[in-house]
Amino acid sequence: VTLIEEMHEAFAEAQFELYYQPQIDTRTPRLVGLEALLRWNHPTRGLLSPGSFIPVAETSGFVLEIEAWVLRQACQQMSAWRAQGFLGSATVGVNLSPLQFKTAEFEANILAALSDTGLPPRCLELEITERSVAGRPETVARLVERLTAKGIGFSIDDFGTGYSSLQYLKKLAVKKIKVAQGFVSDMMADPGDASIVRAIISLGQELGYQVIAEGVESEEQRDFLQDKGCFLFQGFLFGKPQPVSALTEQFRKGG
Ligand code: G
Ligand code: G
Ligand code: NA
Repeated sequence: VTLIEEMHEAFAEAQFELYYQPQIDTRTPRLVGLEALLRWNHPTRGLLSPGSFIPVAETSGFVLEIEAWVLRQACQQMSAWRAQGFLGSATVGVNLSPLQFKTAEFEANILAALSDTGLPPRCLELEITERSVAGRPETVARLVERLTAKGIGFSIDDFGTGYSSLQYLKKLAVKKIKVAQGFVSDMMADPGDASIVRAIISLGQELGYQVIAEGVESEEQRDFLQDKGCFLFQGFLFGKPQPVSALTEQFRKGG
């Protein structure tokens, strides 16, 4: 059996699951968002991360089916949490695969997922990577503009690790950048990474973007970032990616 065949089977047998990781604004301090992170409960190999199967799914177009499911599932879950009185104005972040931008149904699928689940567009944040922009910046810019006009938010994931130029990024209506985990994890030890992080934060400030740091694991990293003007965080220090049941329990307890 190939991995692709296994994935089709997994899909039919509901082996995919979304975990959610909190995003915190330390100024308030409040939970401002949750990133939906795909997991595959593989029958023999355990819990698999998307890095080990999304690239394979991307070679066949099957990724589109997976992503459509992820989007609906995330909107539905967020809507359910909101209906229980949790989460206030927090957003749910959904990762997009570059292939999605090539399909004619992309925009309609997103709008349908929102209207079918009753999730307000302002509660959805679509995470795009520089990989999605490369090659068709104008198409992506127009799509982002139309969906932004409807209230949907966008962020650029793993900022600074791709190949897109600032020229293209400037044309995007995206107002939020995510500082890649790799820079954050190395910045306390590597002056080069510290400079890059500082530069990304000031670029964001100058352009009026929100800047969120990923992979923040220690108080030392948090303090360094706050000192440079970054107050949005995602990382183990603030919470690990967790399944729905654990988070619901936490929300019930008011956490
Ligand atoms: O959760 P983990 O660290 O294993 O995620 C690895 C990578 O997979 C991250 O870069 C994350 O953005 C990406 N990822 C997580 N969930 C999804 C998803 O639903 N779709 C896509 N395309 N990528 C995802
Ligand atoms: O690129 P993206 O933001 O989608 O990556 C999120 C991934 O990073 C998730 O798979 C998550 O498990 C992982 N992750 C989140 N926070 C931390 C952290 O503080 N440390 C490490 N090592 N990984 C993290
Ligand atoms: Na992401």
